Order: sequence, then structure tokens, then C-alpha cells
Amino acid sequence: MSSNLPPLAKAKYQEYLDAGALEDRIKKLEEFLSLVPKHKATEKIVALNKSRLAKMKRELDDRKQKQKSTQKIISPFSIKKEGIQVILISNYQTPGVGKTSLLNLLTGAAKEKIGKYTALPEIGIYQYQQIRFQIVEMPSIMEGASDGVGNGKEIIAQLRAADLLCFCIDLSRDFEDQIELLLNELSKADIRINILPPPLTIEKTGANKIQVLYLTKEAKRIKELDKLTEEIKDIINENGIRNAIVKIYGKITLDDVIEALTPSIVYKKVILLGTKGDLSHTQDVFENLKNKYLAKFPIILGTSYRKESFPKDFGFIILKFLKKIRIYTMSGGIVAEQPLIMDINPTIKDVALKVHRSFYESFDHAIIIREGARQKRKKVGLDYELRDNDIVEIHII
Ligand SMILES: Nc1nc2c(ncn2[C@@H]2O[C@H](COP(=O)(O)OP(=O)(O)OP(=O)(O)O)[C@@H](O)[C@H]2O)c(=O)[nH]1
Ligand SMILES: [Mg+2]
Repeated sequence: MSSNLPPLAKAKYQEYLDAGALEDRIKKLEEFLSLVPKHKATEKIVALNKSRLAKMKRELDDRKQKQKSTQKIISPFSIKKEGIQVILISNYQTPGVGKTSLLNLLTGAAKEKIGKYTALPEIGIYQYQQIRFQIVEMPSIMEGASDGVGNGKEIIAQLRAADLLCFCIDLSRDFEDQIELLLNELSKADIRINILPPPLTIEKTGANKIQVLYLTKEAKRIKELDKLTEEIKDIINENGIRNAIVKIYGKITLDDVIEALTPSIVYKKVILLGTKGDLSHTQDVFENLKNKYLAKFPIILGTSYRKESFPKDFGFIILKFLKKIRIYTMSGGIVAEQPLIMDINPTIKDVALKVHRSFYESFDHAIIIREGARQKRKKVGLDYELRDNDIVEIHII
């Protein structure tokens, strides 16, 4: 162990070495890494131990996957997804921020439960232009939730699967503590917020080697590519992977490679919802909230249950934020009321597959109708790229 390390970090490292169970070892090594100051002299130690951490997390994930297939217990916290799932959460130390109230305002559900502590998830359906959003209120998050406090494990498992999270923040109370606890617990649970995954993929292959490919101009412009390639190969090797193809699509660092090797990391979009905007001084607080957090949360919305005030186009805001678009299918000239929700820039092939595999397998051509286009009605093939609000009719042979 390097002499550049502070004594606390060294002591923590010893605790890691002494720890027995894999979960403990992961925890200690994470704590150790948080104690290491970041500078040139510690760079190697940090990279090496992050890589070890990634490996241990992979092992843990494998074990959990195996356990999952043998035990099938349905938790009262587990919710079957319907439509786009949006989960409301808040900090336990600030009880009654108004989650149930917002759920009720949006969906009409749970009116009689407002003002009572929510111990189990509450669910409602919010409709926006025929699109269904499942709004879920989770019990508030306690300090230590990431270690299981207050059903934290079950709650976090649901957050990891959600399409969107909303931090509900009471504007009549100090907002910083409310937000920081949530950020901290989610970060400890390996949930990354409002950032994109690093631009690389690691796929295992049959060939007995590790191949690193730089596939974009930006990726090719990374400094000292040969050195990086060797370091990437070392890290992947250390993770016990002997055959893989690494595809790099942009500027990356070694840390990004370690992230991509850590299966427990998920990326979630989060909106901040300020509540109780009818109470005095909350307008100023809302402005302060935006000043402080807009860089981390590009969407911050003010609401009031009492005044029944909530952005009318919340559904549209969500779709835009999640980069989803609406595609309307048509059959015999009749346009479906309910759109398909697709990831941005889908092709006709994606739509055909989403409707039914047979539409892809027996595909002949498609007709698309696009409002405002020079040629409104067009005959197109499988590769044609679609836009929000396009109408599509697929013809099979
Ligand atoms: N003035 C005002 N009070 C509100 C508003 N929204 C909720 N409240 C009040 O705040 C209290 C708590 O509301 P809930 O919606 O139950 O809060 P919660 O976040 O679901 O609480 P827990 O489930 O215990 O975490 C109730 O007494 C509500 O009437 C609002 O917009 N304005
Ligand atoms: Mg509640």
C-alpha cells in the first residue's frame, strides 16, 4: 500500500482485507475509495481498486441472479409496470411533503390516504393524450436505505426499474437536506442520475482475445490511444474476462470502462417536483432551488395540491425528457387512438417488431403520413426513420 495515503484510508484498506463476506468487502473497498484523495500519485491505486470493486460487484450480481431464479417471493413493494412508470420519492426526515396529494391530483387515486403516512406503494394512472403513465408513490427514503434501512432494498429495486423518478421536495422547508439525502442514497445504490452512460460497449465474443475498437472520429482523437488500449485490456483481464470486443463511440476514460464493467450501475432520469407552492415565501424558495440545482436537474417544476396547480403538459414534458416519441399505427385507413411509445428515431422495422414479429417477417411496404411535410403521404421501406406524431400503416405480403 502506497505511503501517499492518509492513515484513515490505510486503516480502511486493512478492514477491507480482513472482511470476509463479499458484500462487506465491497462496502469496505467503497469506503476506502471515498477516503483516497484524488491526485496524480494516487491515480493508479484508485484505478486498480475501482477495477477490483467492479469485479466483486459482478460476482455479487451473478450470485443474486442465481438466487433469483431459485426463490420466487413476491414483495409487496414490487409493482407490475403499466405504461411509462414514474415513481415519486421523498426524504423520510421531512415527512408529508405531499406525494400522496400529487398522486391524487394527477390520477384521482388515494384521496383518503392524504395526510397519512404511506408505508406501502400507492399507484394511479395518469392519462395524457391517450398515453398511460403509471404514477407510483413509494414510502419515503430513510438514511441508510441503500443498506436496507426502512425496506430500502425493496424500494431501491423498484427505483432501478422505473422509467422516471421524481424527487418531491417540500418548498416550505429546507430543500437542500431533502435533496442531498436522496442523491446520497441513490448514489450508494449505484443509481446514476441525469447523466448518459459512457459511450462504450463491452461484448463477450467467441474469439480468444480482447479487441478494442475506436468507432467514431471523437473516439479516435483520444490522446495516447495505444496506452489506453493496453490499460483497457488489463482492466478487462483483471475482471476475469478473456474474450471480448470493446466498442468505443466517443471520448472516454478508464473510469468509464470500469463503469461499463459494473453491472449494478443503472442510469435514471430524475425530475424535481417542488410541492406546496401555495404557502408563503415558496416562490423565492423555488427560485433558489432552481439556481442551485438546475445543472443537476434540467427539469424542476413547481406544484400545489391546494391550488390544483400542476403543469398541464406533464405527459409531454416526460416524453421529451425521456427522449420518447409517439407513433400512431393505421389499419384500413383508421388511425389508432393510442400511440406506440418508441425510443427516439425509430425505423419502420422497430415499429413492425413492436407491433408483432409477423409484420416484420412478412413486411412488404409501409405508408407513412406526416403532417406538415412536403409530401404528406409516402410509401417507404423498413429502414425509413420516423418522427414524433407520424402515422404508419404496414402492408404485408
Ligand atoms: N398547503 C399545502 N399543503 C399540502 C399540499 N400538498 C399536501 N399538503 C398537505 O401536506 C400533508 C401531507 O401530505 P401527503 O400528500 O400525505 O404527503 P406524503 O408525501 O404522501 O407523506 P408520506 O406518505 O407520509 O411520506 C397533508 O396534510 C396535506 O394536506 C399543498 O400543495 N399545499
Ligand atoms: Mg403519502
